[in-house]
Amino acid sequence: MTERTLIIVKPDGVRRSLVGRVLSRFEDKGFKLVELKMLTMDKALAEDFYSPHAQKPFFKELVSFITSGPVVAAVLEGDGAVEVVRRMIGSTKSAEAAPGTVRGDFALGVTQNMIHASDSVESFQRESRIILG
Ligand code: D4T
Repeated sequence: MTERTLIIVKPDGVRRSLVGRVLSRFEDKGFKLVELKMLTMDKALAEDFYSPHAQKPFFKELVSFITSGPVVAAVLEGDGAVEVVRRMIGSTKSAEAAPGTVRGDFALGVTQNMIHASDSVESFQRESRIILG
């Protein structure tokens, strides 16, 4: 089923000039890029975006990191986009992420793990409202 999902190349990916290579992977796979936006999240936006994690011990660190520089948000469209893109980004802990995934190939950190992708259609709708308006 054709779906949409939101990815965000996090500040570490933008700082390391990896945006093009990351987006290429999804284009190569066959996803259509339907929206693209560079932005710097402020604290309020980041806290809203990550509100499902508000009670987690890493919340402050997460907000501080995601606001530390510009990010690139993209909406990708294609068959099974949510699940396929989640598989392509790899495990949250980059050191354990499989080779061939974005985190497996480009990152080592947990907080600094290069990329976010929506984990459900409902998350995509909530997140894209916050990030893209
Ligand atoms: P996102 O939401 O960025 O695609 O990440 P995941 O879906 O893969 O991972 P998550 O929801 O468990 O965590 C959200 C976000 O918090 C960071 N994080 C996570 C962190 O800084 N410390 C931690 O211990 C964990 C578990 C990384 C991703």
